[in-house]
Amino acid sequence: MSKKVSRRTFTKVAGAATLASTVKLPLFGSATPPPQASASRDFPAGFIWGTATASYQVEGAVKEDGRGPSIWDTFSHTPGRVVNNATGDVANDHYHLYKSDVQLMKSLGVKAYRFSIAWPRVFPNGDGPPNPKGLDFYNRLVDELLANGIQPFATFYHWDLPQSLQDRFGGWEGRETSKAFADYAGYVAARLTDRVKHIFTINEFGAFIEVGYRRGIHAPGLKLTGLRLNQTRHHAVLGHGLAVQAIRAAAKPGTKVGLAENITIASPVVETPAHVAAAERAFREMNAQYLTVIQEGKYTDWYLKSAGADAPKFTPEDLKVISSPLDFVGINVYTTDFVRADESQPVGFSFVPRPKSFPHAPSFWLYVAPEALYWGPRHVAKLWNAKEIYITENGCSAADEPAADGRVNDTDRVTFLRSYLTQLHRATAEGVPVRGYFLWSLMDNFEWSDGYTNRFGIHYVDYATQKRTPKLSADFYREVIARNAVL
Ligand code: GBH
Repeated sequence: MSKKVSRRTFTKVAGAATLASTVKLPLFGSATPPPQASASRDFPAGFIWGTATASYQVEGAVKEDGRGPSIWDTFSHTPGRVVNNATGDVANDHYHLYKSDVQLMKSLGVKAYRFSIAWPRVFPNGDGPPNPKGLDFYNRLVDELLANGIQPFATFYHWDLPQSLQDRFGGWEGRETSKAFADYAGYVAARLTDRVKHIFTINEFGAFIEVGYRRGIHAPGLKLTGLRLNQTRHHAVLGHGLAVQAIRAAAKPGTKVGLAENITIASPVVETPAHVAAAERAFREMNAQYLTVIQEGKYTDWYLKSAGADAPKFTPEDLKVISSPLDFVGINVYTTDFVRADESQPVGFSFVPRPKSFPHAPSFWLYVAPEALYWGPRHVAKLWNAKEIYITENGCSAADEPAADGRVNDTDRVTFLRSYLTQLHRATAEGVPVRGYFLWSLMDNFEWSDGYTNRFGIHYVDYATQKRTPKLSADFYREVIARNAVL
């Protein structure tokens, strides 16, 4: 269906929807508007639809304009760490192709773009002298976005830690890194917030620490345990809090600051009041080291008790810094665990084991569970009274292959998105204050230790030519945005 035809159809059905909301029509029958016309599928007015990417996953140009090495350069160049020994050396060459990539966004009709800033472009050694040429790239990108009517939302840390900080301080193992992060954040905020009004400090504490410093699967490839691990976790949230303060001190008035965390989500196995209450308790504990301490200004009793002598060392002042008030909470939502009420357990819940047959995307960890996009924001709103929530990532990998006619018919991704957005709609309809949604990702890109094997984009990327092709899911998303409704 061409865009033109569908817009016309839209006007027609939109009229019918107005009618449907005032006159009670029979559920079925000739007078019934088609289901997609139902006003009950609408998102709140002004909802911000966007797409997201991250620096190391798309930029390439790793040695250009004075960029220093990051832990991901080192890691991806270590044989055996990434599938097919792929690296981000070139990736999507977004560093050079950003103007045409902004046009891709424009043709989707997105209102906002979430990108990340590569710390080692701005401070090649992490601290010390800045490299203004590195920041210039983001100045050009921001100007290009604004010229095309797209709001820039900037993430200051999406895992590409300057290698020098890893070498000198053990990266996030060292408190020096938290301090360096704040200095870098203040420096960038002072220079971008005349145009960038939304900042995310850190992307996914729960991923880069757990996968990079505990399990050794991501950079820097460490397997810390005990006190060293808990202290590293503490330094990550401390770095966030120090950065919030530095950004507030340096930013132009009207700048909003938050984070983007891949909260571990607990969904009630069945929606009874007892299981819902258990899911809320579970959610607090499962995020104890990250979002919970950031929101509550203290570690949960259960976390400290379980850690025992390995509990992180901190001062009351640390906790104050970590819980510096935020303007919004960003959450990356992909999947959920299921829990049930269980009074025999210390916190009153237990996990319901996932059967082997539970469906998942090609990324083995991505269990398809749309209710994550209801319970995630609902827990954040209910437990911590968050006033503004953004879904900073949601999307899925798929085994995309262009058909003979060149189209990429990713009906699986469309179904995934439709199901998840239906659950998000349920949340907004109940008044959960979700202000926007960023689809991961604008285009296929470097999927960390999976290299280029798992594609998450709504644009297909041919890495040999750098050609981008909209997938069926891009057409779907364009309609969602145009109608501000899930269809
Ligand atoms: C997000 O992480 C990231 O922010 C983004 O950069 C990424 O491209 C996107 O999702 C899709 O993956 O190999 O067993 O250690 C989502 C949360 C945390 C899920 C790390 C994968 C690694 C699993 N991710 N996890 S494992």
